[in-house]
Formats: sequence, structure tokens, C-alpha cells
Amino acid sequence: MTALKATAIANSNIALVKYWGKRDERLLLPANSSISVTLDDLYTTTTVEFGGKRRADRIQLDGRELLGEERTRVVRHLDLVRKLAGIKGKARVESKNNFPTAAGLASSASGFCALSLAASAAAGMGLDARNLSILSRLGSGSASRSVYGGFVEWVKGHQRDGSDSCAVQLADETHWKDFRLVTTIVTSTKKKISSRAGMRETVKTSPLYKTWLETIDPDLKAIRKGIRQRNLTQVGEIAEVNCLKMHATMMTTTPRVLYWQPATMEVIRSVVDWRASGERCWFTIDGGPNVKVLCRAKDARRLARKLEGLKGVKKAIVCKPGQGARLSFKHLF
Ligand code: 2P0
Repeated sequence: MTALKATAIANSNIALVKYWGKRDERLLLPANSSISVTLDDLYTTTTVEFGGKRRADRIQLDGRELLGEERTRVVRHLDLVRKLAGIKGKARVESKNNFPTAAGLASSASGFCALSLAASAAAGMGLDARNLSILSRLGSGSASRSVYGGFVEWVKGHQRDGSDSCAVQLADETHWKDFRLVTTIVTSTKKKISSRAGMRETVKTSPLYKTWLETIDPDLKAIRKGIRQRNLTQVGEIAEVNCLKMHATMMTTTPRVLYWQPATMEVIRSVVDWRASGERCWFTIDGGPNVKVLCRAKDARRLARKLEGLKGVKKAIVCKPGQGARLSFKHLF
């Protein structure tokens, strides 16, 4: 068979109302809907080629051959694409992140979205955005949201087969030009507990999990309105409290899921103190130690410098709302 090749770029996304916990582990169906912003400056580029004379899939990330569990997840996703497309050829996959992998910067979101788009295009599938979101979700839940630019909701859906669990765009990347998210990096080492394992244990053992789910709908409703009205105070307040609720739920899991480092607390305290003295800034934290700070465009560079001055903060990256996943003609091999 002749080689079929495609390259895709997908940006990372950061949830403002978080996804934490599944109702179906196999189909990656979430227990709650979530809302995120797609970021312009953090992205994954992936080239997939099926066919040729390969006897096994060959998968590289940032020049390193994937092994073990990481490789298995990608091979399983390629198997799904091969099944849907009705093709058999083994694949060569090369993927490049422009940010540290597995450091709480949502690499699985951009990674599985780019893989889904590149692999489905290479296999000649030509998926629409809805089906691309569903395919991406089957690789990693948060990847379903990176299909779209701007502000995005992953609607949890109700069907048992997951056919209505996919992302929708709330507003594109031009809607809120003044919105910025400053990502701090306090560590770029790989975390010990994956989000997948952490959320599985949380659902099973955290006494707060039921309450977490009960408070999601009001948060979704308020943040949708805040995004529509470009109201940073409203979006910031909801995002900050939602993130603290998620972390409280994680921390009360057995065994505990504790991602924070001393520098995480240093940033949290500083953001709260700066706000008390008039700064317009709010924080959010994913499944990792790095803190993201929501603010206005005109304050972003100054806040990034202040954040870089804090103990334990290695770097602060200013991001705008970015675009959705797209194909590229610049193949990586
Ligand atoms: C989110 N996170 O909404 C939440 C907030 C981390 C904290 O989605 O098992 O890598 O592949 O569906 O998507 C991280 O979880 O987990 C995540 P799987 P995923 O962004």
C-alpha cells in the first residue's frame, strides 16, 4: 500500500471549569461538563504516516521513542483510527511539543487532538469537528476541547455510547481580545500520579466528590455568562473557586492526590495579595504544580515579570486565546 501522510497542529487548552472524574473509564466519558480556553502559544505538531513496509508502529515524541504505557496509549488510538478507516498499515508518528511534557501544561490535550487529526487525515477519513472531538476524547478527555479555538465547552452528554459527549465552541479566539493567561512553570518534571489514575481514585474514595459534582452546573452557567460578557472578575472568581474545589476533592482522596509544591502556594498567596492591593488577577491550577494566572492584556507582561520574581518560579509564559486544531503542510519527516 502507498504511504498516507498528514500533519496536524493542536493547541493546548486550560480548563476554567474543570473535568475531574469519569462515568465511563473505557469510553472516557466525564461525570461533568467542563469549559476551557484554547491557548495560542502552547501547541503540539504531529505527523502520521500509515503504510510503507513497517512491521510495527514507530512513535517518537520530541525525538524520543515512546515506550511502555505511553506507547500503548498511542498504539491503541492508532488501532481505533485503523478500525474506523478500514486500513491496516503500521504507522510512523512523530510529535513535537513546544513546551515541557507532563508538567501540568495539558500536553495530553494538544497531543491526542493533534494525533487524532493527523491520523484520521492520513487514513483519509475527513472527519468534521464534532467527530474529531469525539475521536480526540477517546484518546484523552481534555483533548476533545482542543479541536476548537477560543472558549470551549465539553458537553458531558448522556448517551451510553458517548456519541453526544463532545466539545462545542462558546466563542472563538477573536471574541475576547483583552483576555490573557500567564502560565508559570515551577517544575518541568513528570508528575508521579497521572490525571487518569488520580481522578479514578478520587471518584472512588473522596468524600467531597459528590459535592464537587453538585456545584458544577452553577459554575458552568456563571462562567458562560462571564465569557459572553467578557467579564474578567466573574470568570476569574469562578475559575479560582472551581480549581480550589477540584484540588480539595483531590486532596481528600485515598491515597491523596497532592500536586502542589511550595512554589504553587507562593504563587497562590501572591495572586491573592496582589488582588487585595488592586491588581486584576486570578489563578487556576490543573493536575500539577504549575499555576496559571488570568488577567488583562495590559497587565500581562508586568504580572509575568512579577511572577518570575517569586521563589521557585522558573518561567512565566503569556498566552492569548488561540485557534483550533488544523492541518499543516510542513511534515516533521
Ligand atoms: C481539565 N484535567 O479539565 C482537568 C483539570 C486536569 C485537571 O483534563 O484520563 O489528561 O486522558 O481523560 O484529559 C487532565 O485529564 O485525562 C484534565 P484522561 P486528561 O483540563
